Amino acid sequence: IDLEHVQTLREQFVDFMLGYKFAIDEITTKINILREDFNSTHEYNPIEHVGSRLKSPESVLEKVRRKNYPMNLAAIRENVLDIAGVRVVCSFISDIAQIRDMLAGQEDITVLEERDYITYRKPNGYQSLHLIVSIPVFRSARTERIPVEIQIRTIAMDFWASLEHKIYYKYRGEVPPNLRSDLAQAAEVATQLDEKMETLHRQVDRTGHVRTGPADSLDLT
Ligand code: 0O2
Repeated sequence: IDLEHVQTLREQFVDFMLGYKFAIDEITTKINILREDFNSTHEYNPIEHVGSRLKSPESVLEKVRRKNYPMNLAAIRENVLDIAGVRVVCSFISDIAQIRDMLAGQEDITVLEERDYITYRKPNGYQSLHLIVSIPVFRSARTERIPVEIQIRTIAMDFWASLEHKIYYKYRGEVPPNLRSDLAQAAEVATQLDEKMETLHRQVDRTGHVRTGPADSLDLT
């Protein structure tokens, strides 16, 4: 084994991964700017919280093997699009499209792919809007365009997904049928809650006043 070669490969991989960390920093800053801007203009703030994760080198390599992608950095950049992940949790369903548009409309962001698991819920009940975007990262020696997966979902969808994720890992992907059907039911309840909250939200204007109107208006006083 050529140890020097191995060392060089290792350094290249560490440097490659660093670009993704910077891309997460860029996207997180953009979301925090939106959040602060909403707050300062005293408008209602649609962003509940923001999280991020960088895939571990082991799980990047595991995915390359599992999907049979070529084992080189250019192919990994092109094929593994969820190395950098950012999650935006919103209060209401209607906030999701608003956040999506605000990010997708930014000049330095290119939307590469969009997966709408809200309109087309996954069979297990999973709901989220996934955007794969690319963003330039200005490094000391060069500029790189890095893909980032942005997941946008409501609090209820996030609550469901985090529990489902734990259950899925606990059973190593083989979730027993009774739990699977309970999870699907819980997803349905989450959707109903989101829809109810959206209706309530629409009846309260930005200043917190209850809108008086005909038919299905609610009196919250
Ligand atoms: P983690 O732990 O969040 O990193 P692929 O990535 O190729 O296997 P695909 O179709 O390219 O799958 O991506 P997809 O379906 O858009 O989903 C990628 C991510 O979305 C997952 O990342 C999860 O974070 C989330 N996700 C997708 N489906 C589900 C689901 O059924 N339940 C939950 N809880 N999360 C889901 P990772 O890398 O799998 O997981």
